[in-house]
Amino acid sequence: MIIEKLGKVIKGLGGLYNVRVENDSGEVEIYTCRAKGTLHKNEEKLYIGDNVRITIDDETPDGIVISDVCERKNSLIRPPMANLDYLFIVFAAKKPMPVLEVVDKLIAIAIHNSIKPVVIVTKQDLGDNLAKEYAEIYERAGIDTFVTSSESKEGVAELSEYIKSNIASGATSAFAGASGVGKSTLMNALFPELELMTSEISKKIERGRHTTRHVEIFDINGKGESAGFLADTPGFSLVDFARFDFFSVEDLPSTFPDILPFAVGCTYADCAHVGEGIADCAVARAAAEGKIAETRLESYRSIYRILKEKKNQY
Ligand SMILES: Nc1nc2c(ncn2[C@@H]2O[C@H](COP(=O)(O)OP(=O)(O)OP(=O)(O)O)[C@@H](O)[C@H]2O)c(=O)[nH]1
Ligand SMILES: [Mg+2]
Ligand SMILES: [Zn+2]
Repeated sequence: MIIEKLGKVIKGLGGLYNVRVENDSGEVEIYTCRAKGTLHKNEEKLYIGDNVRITIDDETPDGIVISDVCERKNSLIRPPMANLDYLFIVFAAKKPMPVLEVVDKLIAIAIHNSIKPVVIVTKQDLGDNLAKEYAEIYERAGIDTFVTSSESKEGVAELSEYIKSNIASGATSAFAGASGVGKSTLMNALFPELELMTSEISKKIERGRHTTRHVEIFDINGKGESAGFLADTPGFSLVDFARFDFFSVEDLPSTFPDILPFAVGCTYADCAHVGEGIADCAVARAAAEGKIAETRLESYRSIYRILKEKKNQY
């Protein structure tokens, strides 16, 4: 007999995928299976977060395969996932030192893909003022922002409440950010039953050790209507706009909600808002008046230069 079921890919290792299926009586079953040959040929074809059809043929041994992939809402390169609704962009106040340009790039990519970005500043216990100053940059940009410490538990209950009320109705989310910022530790603080592996950052270079090695989605809000999904992902430090096509230079303004209104209001002909003086450029003026955070504008300009050069090459 051949049975087909719909489910979600929650993990993939060495060509074997775990697919979460909710059966008619509301129970969750996990099937471990391979992808059908035709799907498997192109390695890019399956993402964690994909909604798939599995075919169970009980007459052949090893007879469960992923036979189809449903159309995706979106897919990201970092973290490599599909169908995200929320992206929690995590960085530490200290240890490792944050690179705000990477944070801003991730926010822009999320917005471009209709994913809601949420910023989490971790390790507040290592520098309270620092964490709050970073958070303020993102609050001012209109982004939902949390300051947390997995050590003192500051902000953990608040974030937990946010996740419970927003990551529901089948919503999918992920923690993303550099290695060692405390993504897995924070997930354990929020959901102790996960027992994710964590490890100390290197003392010498103050960088993470790439402890989490694969993307894995967890059930965090029960089943059925309330079901919600949150993934822990491996840390990364580069988001390379020169190498990958995240979006084009024309798309850039709409990925910075704090800059967009001033960019739209800039009357200087053909202004790219990247170096023009405050006499001419409404964006430069807004930054000078403190209406746009300096680091946000620096990131904007840096991405602009990369995308512009890329466009000129073709
Ligand atoms: N002081 C302090 N240390 C923390 C906090 N959160 C995490 N850490 C420590 O930071 C180190 C790295 O934490 P992980 O959770 O492994 O970091 P990660 O972001 O998951 O790293 P990768 O899996 O490599 O991407 C561990 O030693 C944690 O104990 C925090 O809020 N305060
Ligand atoms: Mg981790
Ligand atoms: Zn301008």
